[in-house]
Amino acid sequence: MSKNLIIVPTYNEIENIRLIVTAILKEDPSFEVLVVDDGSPDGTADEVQKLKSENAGRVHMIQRSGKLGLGTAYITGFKYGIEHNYDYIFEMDADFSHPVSALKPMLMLCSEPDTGVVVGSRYVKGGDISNWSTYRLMLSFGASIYVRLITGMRVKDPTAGFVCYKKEVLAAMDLSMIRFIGYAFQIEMKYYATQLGFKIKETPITFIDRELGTSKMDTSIFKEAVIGVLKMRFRNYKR
Ligand SMILES: Nc1nc2c(ncn2[C@@H]2O[C@H](COP(=O)(O)OP(=O)(O)OP(=O)(O)O)[C@@H](O)[C@H]2O)c(=O)[nH]1
Ligand SMILES: [Mg+2]
Repeated sequence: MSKNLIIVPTYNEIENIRLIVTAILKEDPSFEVLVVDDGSPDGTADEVQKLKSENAGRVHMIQRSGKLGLGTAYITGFKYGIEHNYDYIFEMDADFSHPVSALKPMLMLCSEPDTGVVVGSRYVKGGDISNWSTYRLMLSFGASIYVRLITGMRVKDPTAGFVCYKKEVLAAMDLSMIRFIGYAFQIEMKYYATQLGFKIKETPITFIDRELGTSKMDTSIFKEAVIGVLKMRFRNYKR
């Protein structure tokens, strides 16, 4: 049985954290969770502490001092995953936008020898988004087309935050090369993986807009992404 780690970054997810951790642990006995909490004022970390003692050895937590951004939270989590020798390392949001039921299909696909990364994808056949406004749909779909045009990546959902990495992929990366701290981090990780020659596959998911808790999304994210993706295209990740 492989060692599998699901990294869940959190900032004020008190309404979701117990439900999501419990759902992940129930999905498969091989699944362990690492919460990377950025000092959430709502007490998310206290709840994770309880979950740790209730589920010995299967729940882990890294606490950071303040809201330091999604990208750096994941990098902290990836380093933990590599150091503790997990075979497969996932990224997943705390707010149930990413269906827990896709974890096992993603793991299966990722275990194929030619595969390095598997994306839980909204934009492949069978994928969908529920509850989004037309505006947000167009923004997200437009972003995916922009990224594919600029980078030449074939991935249909390059901004997706639901991802499974084979350990070898993360271990091959110099994580200090990653420039983005916000959501464009997701694009950069996929680009870096393809630059290193790893194959990315996609599993269809239905993305569900958050029902509990509040969004951390703002427009600075888009500024970072639009210019940043262009710059990224001209950086050399292979040195
Ligand atoms: N540790 C950490 N987690 C974060 C940070 N920003 C967001 N998150 C978490 O990252 C995940 C994705 O953030 P969301 O607020 O759901 O972003 P989103 O999905 O684009 O926005 P919504 O549509 O409102 O859900 C959630 O689990 C958040 O709690 C951060 O700065 N640090
Ligand atoms: Mg969300």
